Amino acid sequence: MTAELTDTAAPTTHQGILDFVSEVATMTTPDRVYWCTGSDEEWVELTDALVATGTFTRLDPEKKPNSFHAASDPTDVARVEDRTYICSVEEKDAGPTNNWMEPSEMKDLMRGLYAGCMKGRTMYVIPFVMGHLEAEHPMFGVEVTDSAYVTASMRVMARMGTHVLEKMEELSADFVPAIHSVGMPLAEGEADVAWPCNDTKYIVQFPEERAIWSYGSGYGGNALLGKKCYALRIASAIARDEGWMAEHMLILKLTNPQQVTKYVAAAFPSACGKTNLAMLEPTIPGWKVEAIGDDIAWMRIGDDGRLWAVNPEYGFFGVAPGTNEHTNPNAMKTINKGNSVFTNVALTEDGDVWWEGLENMPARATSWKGQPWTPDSEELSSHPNSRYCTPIKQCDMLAKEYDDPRGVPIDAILFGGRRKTTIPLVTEARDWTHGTFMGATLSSETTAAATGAVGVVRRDPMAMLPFIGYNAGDYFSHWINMGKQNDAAKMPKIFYVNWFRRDDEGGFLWPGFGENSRVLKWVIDRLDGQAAAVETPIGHVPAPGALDVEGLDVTEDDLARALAVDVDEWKAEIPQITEWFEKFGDDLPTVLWTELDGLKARLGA
Ligand code: SAT
Ligand code: MN
Repeated sequence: MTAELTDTAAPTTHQGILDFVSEVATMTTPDRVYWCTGSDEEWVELTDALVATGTFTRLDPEKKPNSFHAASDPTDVARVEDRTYICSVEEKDAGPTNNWMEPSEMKDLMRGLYAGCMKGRTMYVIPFVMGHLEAEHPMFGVEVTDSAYVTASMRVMARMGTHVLEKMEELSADFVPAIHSVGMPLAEGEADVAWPCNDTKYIVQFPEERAIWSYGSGYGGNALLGKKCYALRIASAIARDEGWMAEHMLILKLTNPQQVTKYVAAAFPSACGKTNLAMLEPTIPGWKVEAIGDDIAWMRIGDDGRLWAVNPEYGFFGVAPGTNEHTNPNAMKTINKGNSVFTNVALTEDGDVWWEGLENMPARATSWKGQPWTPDSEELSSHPNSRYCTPIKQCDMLAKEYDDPRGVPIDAILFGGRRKTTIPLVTEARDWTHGTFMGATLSSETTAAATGAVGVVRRDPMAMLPFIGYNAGDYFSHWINMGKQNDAAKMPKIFYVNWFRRDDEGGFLWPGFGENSRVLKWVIDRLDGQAAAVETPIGHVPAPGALDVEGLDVTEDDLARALAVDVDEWKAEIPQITEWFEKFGDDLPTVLWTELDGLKARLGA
């Protein structure tokens, strides 16, 4: 770190924050403690320092103003689910889907790793709020980190800085203490590397204490602790206790040609197109989509009995490869305005970034691994989980409701995954409980967003498998209860979509992207009974002719196969779903077994 960011006196009298910061500093022994203000000057100092240490390369300001390229250590590129723990007091409260260790055992182990781990570095103190500062109950956090990269990225992804700290002091607010270290202390005079990290990694949530301890990784999902660790894992546990929902969902606003507005939330696993759907450009005339969020939705029952959603984040942390003017023109416009950080994409000779799927393939570039790259290279230019990190406010099609602390009332919830077979383009659940069954059995082929094999079908309930901060059986019960305790007529209708079904040659049956607006139209028209559906063993699918395909280049045959409910394929799912449910023992709500029995009966299985 350069000399500009030096020890700053604690700018708060909030005793809880002072105690937390001094406790972590005593344990980790940083050379300096720096309290972040969130100012523009601070951004300049931070990014200049990151350029000086070689972590950042400044992009050509004519192409991407105030934007930077970063390349991680090649071993530190994604969330590490096998190193992620829910350390509840009782093991059963972490459930069968999470790693668990007894909290004091984990703390002892991690205190050993944290001891002196910030030596030679600056410890940044980042006061932040997830959601609105003006929310009825603002959700505060304080992340301390020894990574300037994390500090700069947190500024993009969360509301943070002096105004947040002042509000915390004014309210004597509770906050989620979040510790992050890259785990690479520097000896006296030792030169830093561009991407410090440690082979030993722990991403730990303490759900009862509402605390987060992260060690060894600088990657977004492991290190920007406001995002998955707080806004999903810790928040899901708070939400269960308080009767609301923290979900891995995009939020979008849809307006039809008659200017009727609806709000949709949709849960897909990481790297399955949430960002693309959130920013969709409809191909059907007169329809309009505006974005509200692309990854996380916090949903509470409002005074009117409806389910209201806010996006707690302040930026987009999107998958770069595959993003282009066709798949997501609005993301391209947003990142081209600058003020963004690109991690693990290729760097072009003219000071821009490039990735697989982007237009204008360069003749030469430097790959994410720092190697010379040409279109003939065998290796990819960019890691499949490379990311852009960009301010949400730069998105031209952001709905004005984004700024409303109450959020928006959700009309429809979509679940979706990446499945080559079995799952139709769109299915409507019969009711909330059936929709919960759809979510609880959601399956998807794995992607590069987490380390491990890619393309393997796994159950990913509500797209929350890596993010449920407690026992997933209890999480299903919470979903069921949200339906039971509230007015069913006012709750969103639930649908299941699959853009990824393939033909026998492996080609996609449905064109996806902007054409998905046709599916959204059917969904919206179903809400007031305007679109026709046929009942099948798995739910309602569009009746022949009910999906608007005017002007769409898709054969009747492909469309029929995209929508088909194949009884034999579904019969093959039954043993997998049974095995999945058995994992939860008595914690699985019995109504989900009843749903499965109903499905079996309807399939004749
Ligand atoms: O890497 S993140 O966890 O931030 C994004 C994702 O996997 O959904
Ligand atoms: Mn995500």
